[in-house]
Parts: sequence; structure tokens; C-alpha cells
Amino acid sequence: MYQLHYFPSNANAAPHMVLEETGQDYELVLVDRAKNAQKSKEYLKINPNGRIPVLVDGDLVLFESAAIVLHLVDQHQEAGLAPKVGTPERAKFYQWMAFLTNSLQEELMIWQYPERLSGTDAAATAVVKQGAEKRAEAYLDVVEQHLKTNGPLFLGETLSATDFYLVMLARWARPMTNPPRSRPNIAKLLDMVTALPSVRRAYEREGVTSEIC
Ligand SMILES: N[C@@H](CCC(=O)N[C@@H](CS)C(=O)NCC(=O)O)C(=O)O
Repeated sequence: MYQLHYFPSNANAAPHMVLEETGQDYELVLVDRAKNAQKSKEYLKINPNGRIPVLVDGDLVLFESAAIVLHLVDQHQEAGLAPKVGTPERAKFYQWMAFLTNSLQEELMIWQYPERLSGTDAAATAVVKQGAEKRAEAYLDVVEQHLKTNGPLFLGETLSATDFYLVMLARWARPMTNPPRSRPNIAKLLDMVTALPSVRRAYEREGVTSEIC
């Protein structure tokens, strides 16, 4: 049985939605951020970065949310959450996954935690935060443009793991000046995906009962 180490609404959310959508048996293990448990000696043995999440799959221990999502998608190909390997559609799927995790997610992390770059200087923190928000917004505009011509989902009519990944990031980005939902095609995708029982179950099991994003 899979084991997902999580904290509510953290980077575990996308893997969690994939576990639910593919109908897996899994155990949730709370990593209590309130107690800094992600930096405990025990946890650092499974993720030396001290970050959440981690997936344990038998002898395999995986960190990085996107890697976990891709592993689950490969393990459960029958669920069809990614196009066939070697096709142009699969290449586009990789493009959007990498874009979400490497570009949008990173700017959102800087926007949420600007002081990690700026240190304690308040003026520098404001500049870093503002810059990250601007770049995150530009990335969201790219997604919006893509969905406008190719939507309603990342891969057209076909649900894929990228859609779950966007839901996870959109939840984090809700306090932005122009949140993801202010873009009509992103809003449509978010409505479609958050209506799925798998997505509702994943967030409920993490203790999230309010609107997802
Ligand atoms: N790139 C990593 C980022 C993981 C990450 O930064 N997780 C956050 C929660 S969303 C975390 O563990 N923060 C606690 C900390 O930095 O101490 C991933 O996608 O798995």
C-alpha cells in the first residue's frame, strides 16, 4: 500500500488527487509542520530537503511532488492520466507538467516566502514578493491563453495529471491580486476538476472542507 506523507493543502495535494482518481489504497501520514516535523531527524531520512511530500511505494521512497505524480501516472496507466509514451501528446504533457512545477510553482513559492530570498529587509522582501507575483501572473496568462484555444482541460477534453497539478497551485494562489480564477478559462478548468469526487475526497481527507480554489 502507498504511504503519502502530507500536510493539509501542501505539495502533497496533486499526488493525493492522483491516488484518489486512480482508485488506490493508501495511507496518509501527517507531517506536522506546526511542530516543524519536516525537519525532524526521522523525516530527513526520507526527504533530506526537509520538504513535504514524500511517497513510499514499497522499497521506493520518492520526494518532489511532480516526480510522485509522474510515477503514479506510470504505475496506473489504465487510468489514462497521461498520453502514451513517445507521442507528441505525451511531449506536450511533459511540457505542461514541467512548466507548472518548475516555473509557476517556483514563483508561487517565492511569492509565499519572499523572505527566503530577501532576508529580514522589509523593502527588499516587498520587491521580491512583487516580482514573483508579476511573473506568476504572466505564467497564469500563458495557461489561460493555452486553455482558450486548446481547452477546456490542458489536453483538450481529456483529463490528465496536469489538471490536478493546476488545482493544487491555484489553491495556493488564491490571495493573489489577480488570482487564477479571475481568468475565465482557468476558472472553467478549476470548476470541472474540483467537481470530481476524487478531488473532493482528497482534500476532505486532508481536512479541507472549504472551497478548494
Ligand atoms: N519542489 C518541492 C517543494 C516541496 C515544498 O516546498 N513543500 C513545502 C510545503 S508546500 C514544505 O515542505 N515546506 C516546509 C519547509 O520549507 O520547511 C515539491 O514539489 O515537492
